[in-house]
Amino acid sequence: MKKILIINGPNLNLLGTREPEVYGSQTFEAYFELLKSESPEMDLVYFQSNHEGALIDKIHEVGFDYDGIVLNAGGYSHTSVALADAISSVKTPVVEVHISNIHSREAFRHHSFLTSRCVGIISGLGLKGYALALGYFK
Ligand code: CA2
Repeated sequence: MKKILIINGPNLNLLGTREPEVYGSQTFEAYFELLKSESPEMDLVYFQSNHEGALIDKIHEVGFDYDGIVLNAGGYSHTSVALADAISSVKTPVVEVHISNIHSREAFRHHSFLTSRCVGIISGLGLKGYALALGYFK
């Protein structure tokens, strides 16, 4: 059974509570239940943190054991060389996901330090982006 970790970064614990016009109205916990029911052949694990170092520690922890990582690093995508280096330092392939289309938003969101270190990126397809990213690992 393939083991996949979904990581959400800062502020994504607020999904479903604020800015529903940008990020939808579902909590990630509820969506994660749906993901698990849609992918019974996969062992899915979820981790969320608002702390850059905790995200890096988690990538190091699983990055030689798991079959894939689906990563929405939130705002750190646009700022964090350290997170980019963590992705490069592990064996497990990472798919970058953004709920919103980062290219149709402010200019500072157009660049992600993570994209070149990931196998691919899905942006702008809402929460469905996570399901599509999982599909890559199937
Ligand atoms: O579209 C995405 O998934 C983002 O990674 C979300 C980040 C943003 O900084 C990126 O540019 C794009 C922000 C996450 C904030 O999440 C919230 C969720 C609900 C309510 C308020 C914030």
